[in-house]
Amino acid sequence: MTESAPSLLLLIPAYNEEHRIEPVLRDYARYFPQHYRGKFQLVVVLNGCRDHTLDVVQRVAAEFPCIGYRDFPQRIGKGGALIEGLRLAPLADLIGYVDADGATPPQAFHDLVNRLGAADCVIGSRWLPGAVLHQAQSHKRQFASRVFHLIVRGLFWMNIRDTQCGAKVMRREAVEKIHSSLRIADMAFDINLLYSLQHAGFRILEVPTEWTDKIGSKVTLGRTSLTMLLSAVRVRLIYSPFYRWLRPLRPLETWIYSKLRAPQPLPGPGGKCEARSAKSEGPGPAGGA
Ligand SMILES: Nc1nc2c(ncn2[C@@H]2O[C@H](COP(=O)(O)OP(=O)(O)O)[C@@H](O)[C@H]2O)c(=O)[nH]1
Ligand SMILES: [Mg+2]
Repeated sequence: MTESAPSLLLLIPAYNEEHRIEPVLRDYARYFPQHYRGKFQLVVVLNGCRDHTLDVVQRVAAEFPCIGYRDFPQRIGKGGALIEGLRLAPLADLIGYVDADGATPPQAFHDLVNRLGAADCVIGSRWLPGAVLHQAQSHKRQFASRVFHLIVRGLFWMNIRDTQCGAKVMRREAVEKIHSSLRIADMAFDINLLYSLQHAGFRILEVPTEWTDKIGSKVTLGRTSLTMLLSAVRVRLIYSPFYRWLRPLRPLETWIYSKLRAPQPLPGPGGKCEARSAKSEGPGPAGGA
């Protein structure tokens, strides 16, 4: 197939996904080389999985040359994993991510890519008219997610209905420009990403998407929600003119995050970071990354 579309790098953050990830990897690795005209690479970013996710990923990666992986031993969370994954941005023109549970089918992610047009980032939305929800979240989860959404709306005024949908795609230039502003390791990472993009003047387009809420979510309503709330407030403060005055409160922030057992991102590229890397052969994207 001739390569006449931008190259595409898809990241999949994965934590204890041995039961959910295999069909997802196979579906994406079959669909994109057949239906996408540019180069396609998929990198799974794992960290400290306590099950056999790594074995599953290695087995499937051995079958499909477009699949690679990076594995970090530290507890860096979904956000921390994506911050590390986004360091691979120079490998492609477009960089996106989806969840490991198959909530977003390959066709739906392909649709986001097709909608990029003049935008710098396209995000899937479960709450815009036209969205197709095969299995909605539980009522409790929907309620928590709507409350969180209202708080985020009040804090950031971003005019985005669904900041938390796990399917997003961005242009390399945008990722590279804002990468150093990414510091949220927990599930509020998406807010950090979107607000940084908007603040830097990049255009975000929200489009209705297809979504299936899968059982086996890692989100717990108590601790995860509190951590997300704290992180959302933190992102807001980071972008406020008062942030430098709040420096004396840092130890308190560290204490609260540790009480919540919240994940932390790795220090920057110069910091200590140990990663077991992808394939030993084949054009797998993360090989030697
Ligand atoms: N690398 C990494 N991925 C994570 C972590 N926590 C969640 N994820 C991934 O983030 C994605 C969304 O998680 P999920 O439990 O499906 O959340 P939900 O769909 O919002 O209920 C999945 O791909 C998870 O494997 C983590 O600590 N590290
Ligand atoms: Mg999920």
